[in-house]
Amino acid sequence: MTEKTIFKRIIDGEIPADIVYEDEQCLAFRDISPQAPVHILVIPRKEIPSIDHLSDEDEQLVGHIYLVIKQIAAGEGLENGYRVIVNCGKEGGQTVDHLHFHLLGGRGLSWPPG
Ligand code: DGP
Repeated sequence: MTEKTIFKRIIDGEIPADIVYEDEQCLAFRDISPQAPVHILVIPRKEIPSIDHLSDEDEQLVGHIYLVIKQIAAGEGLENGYRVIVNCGKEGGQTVDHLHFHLLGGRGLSWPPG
């Protein structure tokens, strides 16, 4: 049995998080190390390690997460724009092996990313 990720522990209520949204499919909470005035992570309750592990059956789930992100962004007052980032794998900068969508906003964001 592999060890639970930190995000699975948040889903299971074992460690606290500043949760801003939840439903039967996903959970959203503020990043512990915010890179912008608004930095929220949206994660599926289902344990999917990364984009690379998505399967056809997850199609609806990923679409649902984007609609949730849109709703959260509106609630956070990000009418001037925002960015959604999903890091995948070592070179993609992924550090937690549970699929997560970064929602960043509240300041001008430069491009390209590092
Ligand atoms: P990534 O590098 O894409 O895997 O992003 C992981 C993010 O997770 C990173 O921005 C910091 C955040 N994070 C790590 N541990 C915790 C935690 O215990 N609580 C919260 N709220 N965020 C965390």
